[in-house]
Amino acid sequence: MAERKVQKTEPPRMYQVVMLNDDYTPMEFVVMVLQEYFQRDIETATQIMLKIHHEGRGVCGVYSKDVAATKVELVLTAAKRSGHPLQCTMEAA
Ligand code: TYC
Repeated sequence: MAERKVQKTEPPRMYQVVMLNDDYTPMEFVVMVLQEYFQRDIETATQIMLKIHHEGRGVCGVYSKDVAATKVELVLTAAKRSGHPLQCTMEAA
């Protein structure tokens, strides 16, 4: 009997964009970033910001590799431009 190979396409790996707490970036700036770059409404953005503030880090969203990398760059650029030390990174989800 002929064997048929089932062609499998793995779903793309997903990456979470993680934001880190620091003592200097204003809470309002973090909330603004979460609204602007992660499409969070103000209530959700505030919750995520407070979670980072209290726990040291928090997930902003989960995306494909390219999208996650772009969002990290956008956040770091916005933080630098505003003179804030806000740090952001991505990791495999
Ligand atoms: N800890 C900061 C403050 O008290 C607020 C803050 C929250 C900073 C989240 C960074 O990712 C962050 N002003």
